[in-house]
Amino acid sequence: MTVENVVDHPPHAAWLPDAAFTAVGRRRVAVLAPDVSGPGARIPAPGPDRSREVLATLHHEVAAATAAHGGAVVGQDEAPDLLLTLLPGPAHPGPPHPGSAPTPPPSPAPARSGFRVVRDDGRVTVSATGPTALLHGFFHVVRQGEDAFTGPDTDETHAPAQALRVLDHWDNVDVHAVMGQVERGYAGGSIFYDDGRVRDDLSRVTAYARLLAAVGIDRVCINNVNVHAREARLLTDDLAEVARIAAALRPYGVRTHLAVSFAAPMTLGGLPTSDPLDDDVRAWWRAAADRVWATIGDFGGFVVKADSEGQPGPFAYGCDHADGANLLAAAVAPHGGVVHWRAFVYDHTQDWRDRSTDRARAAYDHFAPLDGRFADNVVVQVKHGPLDFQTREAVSPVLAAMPRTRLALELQVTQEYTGQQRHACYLGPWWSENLAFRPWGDDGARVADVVAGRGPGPGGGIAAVSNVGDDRFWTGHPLAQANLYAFGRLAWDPALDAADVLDEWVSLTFPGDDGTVDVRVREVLHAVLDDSWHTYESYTAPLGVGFMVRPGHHYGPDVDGYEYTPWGTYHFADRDGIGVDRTRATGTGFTGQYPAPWRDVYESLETCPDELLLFFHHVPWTHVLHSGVTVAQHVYDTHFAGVERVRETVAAWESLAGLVPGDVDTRVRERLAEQLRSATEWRDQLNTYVWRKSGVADAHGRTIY
Ligand code: GCW
Repeated sequence: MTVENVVDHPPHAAWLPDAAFTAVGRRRVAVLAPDVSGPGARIPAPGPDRSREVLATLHHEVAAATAAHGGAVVGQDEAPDLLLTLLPGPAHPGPPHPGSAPTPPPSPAPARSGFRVVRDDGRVTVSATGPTALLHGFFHVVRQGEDAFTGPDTDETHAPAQALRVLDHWDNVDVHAVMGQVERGYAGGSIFYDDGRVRDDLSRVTAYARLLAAVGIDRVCINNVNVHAREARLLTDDLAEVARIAAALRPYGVRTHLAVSFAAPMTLGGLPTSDPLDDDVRAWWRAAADRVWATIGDFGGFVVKADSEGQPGPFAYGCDHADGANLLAAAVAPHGGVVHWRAFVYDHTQDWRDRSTDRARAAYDHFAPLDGRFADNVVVQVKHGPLDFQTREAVSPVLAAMPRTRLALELQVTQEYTGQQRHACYLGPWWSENLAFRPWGDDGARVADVVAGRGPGPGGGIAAVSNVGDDRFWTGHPLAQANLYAFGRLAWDPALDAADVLDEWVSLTFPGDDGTVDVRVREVLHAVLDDSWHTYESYTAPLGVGFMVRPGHHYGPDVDGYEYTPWGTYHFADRDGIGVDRTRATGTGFTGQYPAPWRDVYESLETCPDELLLFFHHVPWTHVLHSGVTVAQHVYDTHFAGVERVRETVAAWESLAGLVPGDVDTRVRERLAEQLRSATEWRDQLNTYVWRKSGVADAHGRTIY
């Protein structure tokens, strides 16, 4: 633990500094929310305790904001500027979707998970039929600031596109010998656990839930999907401790989920088997789920990584993933629980000599044939790409292959392969690209529609691996907060423009003394972050080939690091060329997993987009890209340019001296220095590798080693 992380430094306010509440806080605000538990209660709440707590939070937020900024809490009849009202309401059939035709609701009650905002002559009314939705509506007004009150009259309904919006933590209870407290964590220790136990002080967890509520996230899975022996016990012996975490998340309407081990009936229950078809195993899971919900009434469900990278699963019993998932689904169904079952299944012990086995194919090969066999409360959670959260890869074809299954998209906010929160890399544009991808071509649904249930299938929402730890800035790199913010906003509304989302984040996070952001600060943050993902891509693995990172920790360049390993992540470079032939004609046939038109677009060298060329094709170093340069020259050009862009980023940031808080400035400068060092290393190793392998000289005669 570094000195800056010690508890007496309160965590950074992120996107909720006091100044963010200026507009709301200086107004007269009324909260109209009848006591949900009293006689004649009007609120048909699905759990009165949860409703009460979230409402208490709302009252508290309003009181704190008005006390800090000179406004007042008033009654509904005292001409409030802002009225927050919890409506009685029969549950609505389903949330309206952004972009769908605005049909004015017959009653003022919007869908349960959404809220309605009416502005009439500067007076704003936010209404919802659930406390958490009302809290989300309150934060919507906070986010809009003065504009919330000064805009023209309006009547809008806001509802999340994705009904399920989850953040997964890969946090271990014990400090894992290799992975540490947080697997792939780059922001210090866990906010939940410290060295073998749940933390006594969970105030940080509530502060986290508050940040999440402000971007509309309402579910968190609190432990690593690699469930080790110690962590498995969260499900049983440590349930009371899990309940403490759930209690810390609940005031902000965030539900708790647990990652569980498929072998739990044996390792925790003492049964001789974990066979999903065994009656005792089924009974064990049912009893385990009953205990969980008896302890935590608003518990969300289980997340499972099975038969993947050494985790136990149904294959051991000759069963498939539908058998496995349905076993758990039956156990949680009586409680309204959901099972997130991950599709990240592949052979991690493959032989690098064998070129016919293609890791990219694996998820589709395992899961597509099971379409239609999963229970209604199973969500199959699919990584956005067929490999593993790379800076650039194709969209997973599984997302277009299971119309009778609830599919969720899985993103990675923690920057395992995108600079590990030492490099500034704003991922909003990358996620937007994935969400907007249309697997069936121009007239078909987008990935965002598929997971929202507006495509061919029922939809399972969106999940992402969190980038948060006990670091004072939450995310190590202060600018990595933008990724967490953007995930929440895009999960709510995937049609938002990533640069606009960044702008919101800047406005909330970097207010000056008068509550507004200095023009220069705004400009520089856009200059540093808007295109930072492309910059990162430009100095790392080229043209979608992926990996080339140091094995194990995955930081920094190592071109051949994975080339002769069992992990299935190869680039096949030799003196003649580079890339993975995934065509049907001569390669692994992976292109055939896509529907038209992509199966043909990717198959052909003529039409395959440059940025994915080496993901789909093995080509000579001298192959000329659509951009007009050869593959070798592309590597040289992008790597030289990428480092130059990092230099410009450093200079741009340094020009902000005195305009951003000193602690943020110091931390960002440290990180940028490391980014420049690392980018230079990437440039020189990649360029040198390509030059030595190919013998193709740089057309511009720059220094290559
Ligand atoms: O990206 C890989 C990571 C593993 C992770 C795995 C997964 C939790 O390197 O650390 O394990 O993906 O998604 O399950």
